[in-house]
Amino acid sequence: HNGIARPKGYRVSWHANPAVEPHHFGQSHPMKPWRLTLTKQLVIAYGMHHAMDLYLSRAATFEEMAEFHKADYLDFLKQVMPGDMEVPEQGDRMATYNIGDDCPIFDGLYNYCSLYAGGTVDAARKLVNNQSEIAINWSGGLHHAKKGEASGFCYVNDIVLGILQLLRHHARVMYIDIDVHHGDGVEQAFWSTDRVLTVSFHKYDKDNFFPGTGGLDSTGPSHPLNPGAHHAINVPLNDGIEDDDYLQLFKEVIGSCVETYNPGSIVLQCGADSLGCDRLGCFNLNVTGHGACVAYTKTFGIPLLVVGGGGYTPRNVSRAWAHETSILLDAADKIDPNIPETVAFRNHFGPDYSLFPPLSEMRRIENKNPRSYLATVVMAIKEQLRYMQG
Ligand code: V1P
Ligand code: CA
Ligand code: ZN
Repeated sequence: HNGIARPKGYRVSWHANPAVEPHHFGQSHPMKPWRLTLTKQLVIAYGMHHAMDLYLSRAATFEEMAEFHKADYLDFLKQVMPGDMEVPEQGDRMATYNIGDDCPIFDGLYNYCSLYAGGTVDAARKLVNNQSEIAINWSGGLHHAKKGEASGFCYVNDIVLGILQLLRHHARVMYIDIDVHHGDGVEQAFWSTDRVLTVSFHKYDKDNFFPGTGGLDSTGPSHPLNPGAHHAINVPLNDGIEDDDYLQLFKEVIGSCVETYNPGSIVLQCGADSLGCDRLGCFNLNVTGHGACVAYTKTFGIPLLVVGGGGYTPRNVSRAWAHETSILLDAADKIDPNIPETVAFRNHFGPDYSLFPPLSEMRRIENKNPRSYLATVVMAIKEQLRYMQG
């Protein structure tokens, strides 16, 4: 019998709705919901589905999404049609809601948004009702969406909706974001409160890398009497960071944050565009290095909501999220690094058919993060945490 056993002492819940998977952003768009199909197929082939509570997530209701988003924006998402993008009279509305190349209108857009958001809301509710200790929604993690507009492939901010659920029961929620992009939408939503600590690791280049925010000194509202002061942590990085440096940085920053802030729950956004060879990313992380951050976050034993995010080389996205599912199940050592013969779409994993393909030297990006730079970043953040404590 080649299944995986349930982890001892805690429950893991999997929240998904397969109706998310067939949505298409359009011809040359890098976001491919189909990567979720590939992830699920790996999880099934390894027998991990036997070890979790599986939930078919509901679509989030209009009212649930309106806990963060403006009603006029949700109305727009609900009634807009793919052809409207080409209608000149609609141009102002498209501009108002930031619809365009990054965030196009496609068939079933509202359905897509409400389904991935419903998964994260359901997952958060399982945690606060003590029916799960680790809740996973790989279709969520869409961290750029704003209250009244789309941004960076994100329309509805499921992470903000999930955190709002957690805040009903937990005094403090910590948000960790390892997507290669800055988690600006989540940071902005909780900019003025001390009840959410946001921490994003990302490539930072104000002028040449999306979204251009998230500098080291962007730490929260500048007025010291504003409760949100110092409650945004940004870890700006340059091209080419490698596993060892990233993991050490992650442990130093996250270890200090958890110790200082003592959150009641943690939300971990696992954007897989921080992996090497990503179509949009520029880091050199391996599946093992990315997963080690998930493993470290789990060591605190704090209720954990895990979501996906970016990731534009689908075979590697699915490798990372399947591996991370096994880590969350305490079963990474039970998983054969050779991808099972039985997996659907197996051809996508060739020629190596490995869960951990080595980053080919040809595609490795030069590491522009000297140790001295990383040490400066850690020092600045530890100082920020002293201010945060008051
Ligand atoms: O760089 C930009 C904008 C478009 N320019 C006017 C500036 N957009 C990026 C958006 C990246 C979004 C990442 C989302 C996430 O953090 C969470 C899901 O991963 C962009 C890029 C790029 N290389 O950064 N858009 C596109 N590429 C793009 C390419 C082809 C078709 C449509 C969009
Ligand atoms: Ca990030
Ligand atoms: Zn990203």
